[in-house]
Amino acid sequence: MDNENKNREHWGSRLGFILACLGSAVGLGNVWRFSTTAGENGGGAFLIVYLLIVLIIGLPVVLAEFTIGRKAQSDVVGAFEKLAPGKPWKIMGYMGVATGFIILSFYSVIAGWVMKYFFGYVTGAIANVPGQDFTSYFTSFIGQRYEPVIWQFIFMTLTIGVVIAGVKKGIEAANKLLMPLLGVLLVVLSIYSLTLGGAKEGLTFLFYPDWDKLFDPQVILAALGQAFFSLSLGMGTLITFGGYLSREHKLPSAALSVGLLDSSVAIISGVLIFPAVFAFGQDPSSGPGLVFMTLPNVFEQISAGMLVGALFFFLLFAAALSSSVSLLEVTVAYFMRKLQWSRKQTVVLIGGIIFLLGIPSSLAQGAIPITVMGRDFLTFMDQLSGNVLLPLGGVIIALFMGWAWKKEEALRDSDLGNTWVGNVWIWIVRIIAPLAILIIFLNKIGIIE
Ligand code: ILE
Repeated sequence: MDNENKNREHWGSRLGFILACLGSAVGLGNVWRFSTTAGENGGGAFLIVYLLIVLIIGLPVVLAEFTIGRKAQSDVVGAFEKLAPGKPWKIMGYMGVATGFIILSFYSVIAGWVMKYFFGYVTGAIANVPGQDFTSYFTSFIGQRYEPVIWQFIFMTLTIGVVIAGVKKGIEAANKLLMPLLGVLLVVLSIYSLTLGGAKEGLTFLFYPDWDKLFDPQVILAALGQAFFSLSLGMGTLITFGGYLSREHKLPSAALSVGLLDSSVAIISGVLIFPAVFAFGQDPSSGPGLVFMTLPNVFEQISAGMLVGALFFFLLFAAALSSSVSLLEVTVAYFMRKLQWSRKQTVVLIGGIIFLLGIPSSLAQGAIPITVMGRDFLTFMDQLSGNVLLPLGGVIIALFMGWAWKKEEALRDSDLGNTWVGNVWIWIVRIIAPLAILIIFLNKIGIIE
């Protein structure tokens, strides 16, 4: 073992690693993005396609990221430098670092809004919204110059705090607490939601299989995009986290657990949101606004609504925090090695820069019209990362695993061995995954319709 490896931080346990990856995967995206996309794309039919895609494309790429990370025992740039010295593959590493910066900058803005709502429910301030007009309440709040930035700052400070504490004492410990809590809250709130009288309509909306849509290319593309976003694929998070894993932990079952649990959280979130939305005659397809403008109407009308609202926004906050921690770690791991700085110094510097980069996203919501290519700054950053950087990252990772490694080594290092599953996996990462991802990518940037 070389010196670098000896001093390297590692997870305390296999469960800690799985919970940290799950914490990264389960985020703001699962709670509303899944439900909206499912609702717009045929409910049950979407669900079938989504689960098949997670199984056939998502999990193999998760396993590829874990394999690359554990083998290299380095950050996302270092991994490619180590495994393919002098080759251009490390561009993927730089892309991962850039993606971490970009996503976290606007993710922390939205997470700040979540915190504002959480405190609004805890203090009861939300009960006094004039005329219960949550649309005006939300738009006037995000349009302010200072308050949203202050919440964003608080959220970034918490993220920085967890990452400073390190891999085992910070990230692993936080997820060991947050993930079970999130699971319990999610189940309790969804059972409660099912008692509100909209269960039949809500569940039909979410699960009714519109069979015509099963082979609809639009549905398949939407499911592929959602799977990618939700599993935190293509940005090097799972490479970075795999880098803190020691040899004795088996990778395929870890990938399977993360994929299945992430999908379960998405489905249960749908069970929480839609029955409640239908029970109170709200619009289920109001998209991103669903959480901030529609659900408060629901909470307003139920008894103990303040408590349920507080629990819901706490759940969302916990999900966002565990994802933001993983995004920050991708960039911090790289700069720590590059600058040879301590973890604390690096986290404060990088976290601070990301906070500053997020300010235009916050201001662009009404305070100052900051636009890039006709989109407000937050939407631009979101689309740049989600539509361009993530899919591209996924293609490169799959191709690297499939073509830059000898087949025998790939099978050995992934713990699959020379089995039929191993051989199927190799062909998925070689051909099927890159091709499928390339199709969503081209579709999203509008080259193919
Ligand atoms: N996977 C998470 C989510 O679903 C984040 C995606 C990390 C950017 O929200």
